[in-house]
Amino acid sequence: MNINWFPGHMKKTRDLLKQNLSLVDVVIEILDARIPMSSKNPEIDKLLKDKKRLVILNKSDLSDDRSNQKWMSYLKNNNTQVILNNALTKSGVNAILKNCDKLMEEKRKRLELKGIKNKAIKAMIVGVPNVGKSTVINSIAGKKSTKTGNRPGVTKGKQWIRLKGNIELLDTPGILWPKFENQEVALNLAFTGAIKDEIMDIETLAYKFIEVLIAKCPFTIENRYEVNIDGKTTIQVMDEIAIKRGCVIRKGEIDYTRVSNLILDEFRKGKLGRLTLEEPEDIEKLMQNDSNK
Ligand SMILES: Nc1nc2c(ncn2[C@@H]2O[C@H](COP(=O)(O)OP(=O)(O)O)[C@@H](O)[C@H]2O)c(=O)[nH]1
Ligand SMILES: [Mg+2]
Repeated sequence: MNINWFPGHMKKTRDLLKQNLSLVDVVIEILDARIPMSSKNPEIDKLLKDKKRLVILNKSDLSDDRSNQKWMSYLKNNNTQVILNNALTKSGVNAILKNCDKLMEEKRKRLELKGIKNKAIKAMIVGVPNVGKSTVINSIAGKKSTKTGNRPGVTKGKQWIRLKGNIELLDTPGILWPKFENQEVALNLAFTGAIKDEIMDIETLAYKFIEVLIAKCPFTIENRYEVNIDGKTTIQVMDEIAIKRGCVIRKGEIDYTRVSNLILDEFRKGKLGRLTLEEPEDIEKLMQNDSNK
């Protein structure tokens, strides 16, 4: 598969976190709820260590409810809170603020013992491209939030946005890179639109996507396209979807480009229903694929 992978990205991730980690109390890690594992930077756990963390499973309006619950309990631990979010609405904003606050309880108490009150919590948002970082920032920052500007010393050159609940957010999110070099991860990122379709031809991408649907949730194809998949090959299923949707050039000739765009577009818009492409139990398999290389 023709996927560009630049090792330099990993260095950038490390540098970014090194530069900012000491400035913040909480890291807000945004994952795509449809692909929580593929949309995760492979080194972040190691880099963040015990840092307080809020994981936002974003785009949860597009992912499956039961899978959402599984991922929430899988990702939660002593230092990590996990919430579901749809950044297109403001419904998750309070949960984001409340959970940042909760993560800081201990530190607040410690400071209060020293007589320090109302010290702002500092947070930064990180995530892979297209996961919704800017949308989340806009949803919680709102119009009224003020940029706090540069401060001498610790925050040299950084802009902070003051939020409700006495939280300050670094105004530029940290862009992290996912693990492109793993074939399955790269495909998941391409299916969801996180990496440009040009990484491979759209027909192959749609073919691979239909393969995944047939393996994981065949009823999705049957419900949406009224195509019975029993005993059919992937290409036969693809052809039947094309015919149902009029993606034909002339009689007997399928317009593969059109049907491919149609299927992927419908998935990305949630028209195939709410779908999660990977579950916590898949992690081990994914690791094995890695070590097999
Ligand atoms: N359905 C849905 N779309 C979202 C959500 N959050 C962001 N998006 C969309 O995802 C795309 C990428 O968002 P953006 O904030 O630019 O991602 P960034 O690259 O991480 O800053 C945009 O088209 C957003 O409208 C969400 O929670 N649900
Ligand atoms: Mg952005």
